[in-house]
Amino acid sequence: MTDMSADTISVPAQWRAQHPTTPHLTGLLDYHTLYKESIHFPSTFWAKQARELLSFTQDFHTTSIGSLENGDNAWFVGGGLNACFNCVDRHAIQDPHRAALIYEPDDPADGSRIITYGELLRHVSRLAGVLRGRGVKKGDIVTIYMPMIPEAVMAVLACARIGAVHSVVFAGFSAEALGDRIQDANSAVVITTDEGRRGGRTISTKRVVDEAARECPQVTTVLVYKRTGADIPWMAGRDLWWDEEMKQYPAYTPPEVMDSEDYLFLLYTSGSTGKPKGVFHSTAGYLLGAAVTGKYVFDIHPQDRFFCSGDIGWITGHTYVVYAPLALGCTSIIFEGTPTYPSHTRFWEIVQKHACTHFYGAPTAFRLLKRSIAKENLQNIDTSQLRVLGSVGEPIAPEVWKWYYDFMGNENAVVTDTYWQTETGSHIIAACAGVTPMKPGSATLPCLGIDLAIIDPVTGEELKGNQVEGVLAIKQPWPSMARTIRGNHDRYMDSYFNVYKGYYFTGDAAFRDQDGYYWIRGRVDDVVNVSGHRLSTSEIEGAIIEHPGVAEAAIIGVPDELTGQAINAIVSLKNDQTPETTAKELVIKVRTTIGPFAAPKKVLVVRDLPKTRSGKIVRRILRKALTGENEFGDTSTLADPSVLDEILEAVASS
Ligand code: 6R9
Repeated sequence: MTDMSADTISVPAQWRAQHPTTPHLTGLLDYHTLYKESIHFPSTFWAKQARELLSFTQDFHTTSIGSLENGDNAWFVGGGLNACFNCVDRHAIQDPHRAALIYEPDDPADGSRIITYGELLRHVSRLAGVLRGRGVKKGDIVTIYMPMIPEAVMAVLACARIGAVHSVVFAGFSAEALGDRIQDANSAVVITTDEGRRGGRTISTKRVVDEAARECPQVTTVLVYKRTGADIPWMAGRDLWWDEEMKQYPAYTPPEVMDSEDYLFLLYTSGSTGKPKGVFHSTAGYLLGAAVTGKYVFDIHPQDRFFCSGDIGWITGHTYVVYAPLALGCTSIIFEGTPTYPSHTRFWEIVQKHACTHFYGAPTAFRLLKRSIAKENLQNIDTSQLRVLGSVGEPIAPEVWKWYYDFMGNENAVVTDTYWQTETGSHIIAACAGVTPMKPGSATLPCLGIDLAIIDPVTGEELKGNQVEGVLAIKQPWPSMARTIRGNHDRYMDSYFNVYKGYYFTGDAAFRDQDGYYWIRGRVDDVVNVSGHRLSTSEIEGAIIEHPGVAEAAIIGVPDELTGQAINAIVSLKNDQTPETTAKELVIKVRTTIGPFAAPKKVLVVRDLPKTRSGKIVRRILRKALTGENEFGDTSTLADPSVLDEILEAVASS
C-alpha cells in the first residue's frame, strides 16, 4: 500500500513525538503483521490476546469452537473469569488511587466528581450485596434505567460481579418500551433514579419505571438512586433507596467466577421489522473485543482520560464508556448532559477541564455543532491533550470528518471512524490510531481478527480484489460477536447467518477502494437503483450536506415508473436559507458532485428529520411517508414524533 490515493491524510508528524508514553503499535507494518497473524492463525492470535489482556481465574482449554454456518460459536472454552474483576479489582489492587470515573454533571456549575478504582470497588461490592440481598442470582436479568451518572456504571458492574446479566434500557425510552423490555427479560429487579437531568431538563425516570412496572408483575424490587431529591411516588416493600441499602452491605463482595460463555449482558436493538431484538453478549469474548479494540484502535493507556459521549443505553456506551476503558485501567468520563447545554462548546470545555486524551462521538452531533460554532468560539479552549478522535453510528461525510479533525483536534489528533454494530460487540472496521493513514469518509481497514467479505447481493458470490462494491459480511467468527437473540435463536440465525451461508451478514453495503479501504454505504435497504445505476443514499447525502445552507439530509429511493426508483431528498436547512432557491441548488450540487443520474427528483424542505433518540435518521418512516403509506409501524422510538405530521403535510403539498 505504498501508492495511496490523493484523498489520504497521513498521521500528523508530531503525533508520535507528542505521545505521552509509547503507542501500542509501532507503525502500519506492525498492524499488517498482526492482522495477517489474526486471520491466518486466529486461535494463536486470540488466545495470546486473551491471556495478555484479560485475567482468567481458570485458564481456557480451547480457544474457539463452532462456525458461522451453524451460529454456534463459543470462545475461550473452559475459561473462568469475572468481568467486574477485570474492570475494577485488578486496577484497584495495583493503583487504588487512580481515577476510574470522572462524573461531569449536566449543569457544569454542580462540579465534577472523581471516583477512584479503590472507591469503585467498594461501591460495586456494596451494590452487589444489595442485589444479592434482593434475591438476584447468577443468570438473572437485572434491568437498568438510569441517566448517565457513575451509579449507572456501578449498576452494570455490580451485576457482572455476581454473575447477573444486565439489560440497560436507554433512559429516554417510554414506559411502554421499557415495560416490554423488562417483561421480555423477565427482570425482578429494576435499578433507576428518582429523576435525571439532561440539557437543563428533568427526566422522570422513577415515574416511567412505575408505569412500566405496572404491566410487569414479577418486579419485586425497584432500587432508586437519589439524583435530584425530588418528591416521587413510592411503593413500600418494592421500592428501596440506594443509599440506605448500600450502608447495610460490606465494602467487599468477592466476584463470582463465570464461565467464558456465560452471558454478560442483554441489549435491545431495533431490527428492520418487528419488535426489538434482545441481543446476548458473552463474558470473555465480549470483554476481549472491548479490550483489543480499546488498545489497538484507540491506543488506550492507563494514564488516559477517555471521553465517550455515547449513552450507556446503547452499545457504544457499554463497550466504550464502561468495558474498554475500565478493562484497560484508564479513566472514563461520564457525561450526563447534551452537546449544546449550557452552550455549544460544552464538549470542548469538558475536554479541557479533564484534559481528555480521547473523544468519541457521533456525526449527528458533529453536524449540529458544525452549523453553530465558529473557530473564534474555540480560541480560548485548550484541547491540546487530545490524541484520538472517534466517530461512530453512521457514515461520516468527508466534509464533517474534516470539520471534526480541524475543530476538535486542531489537526493534531487522529480521527478514527469506527464501523460496528450492537451485534458485533466491538469495532469491526476502524483506523488504528496513529498508525492507519486516514481518508475522510472511510472507516479505513478491518480491525484485528476481522475477516471481511464483500458479497454480490444478487449472486451471493464473494467479490474478491479491490474496487468492488456489495454487501458487507464477515467470514470468520470473532470473540465479541453476539451469541443469540433472547428467546429467538431462529431470528438470530435468519438475520445474520442464513442470508449468505458461511458468512455473518451485516446488513450494510460497502465499497472496497483501490487501497483496500472500506467505505460504508449504509444499510442495504437504503441502497437505491435509478435506471440501473446503483446509488448510495449516504453518498448523495454527503453531497447535499456539503451545501452550506443544509443542516441535515436524508435520501430515499421511491418507486418510479420510468426509472425503477427515483431519488427524493428530505432536507432541513439552516435558519437563513430560502427553501426554493436552496432546493434548486441542491439538485445542481448532486448533478455536479456525483452525476445527473443521482440528482433528486424531488427536494422536500422540512423543519427537522425523524430521528431516533440516538440521532439516527429513521429512513423507514420517511420512505413510507414519501410513498403515501400511512401505516408507520412503531414510531415510539422517535425523538420528536411531531416532525412526522409536518413531513406528511410537506409531502401532501409537494
Ligand atoms: C455502534 C452502533 C449499527 C449500524 C450499522 C451501520 C451504522 C455504525 C458506523 C455506521 C457507517 C460507521 N454504523 N457505525 N455506518 N460508519 N462508522 O452504532 O451500533 O446502533 O447497532 O448500529 O449503524 O449501518 O449497521 P448500532
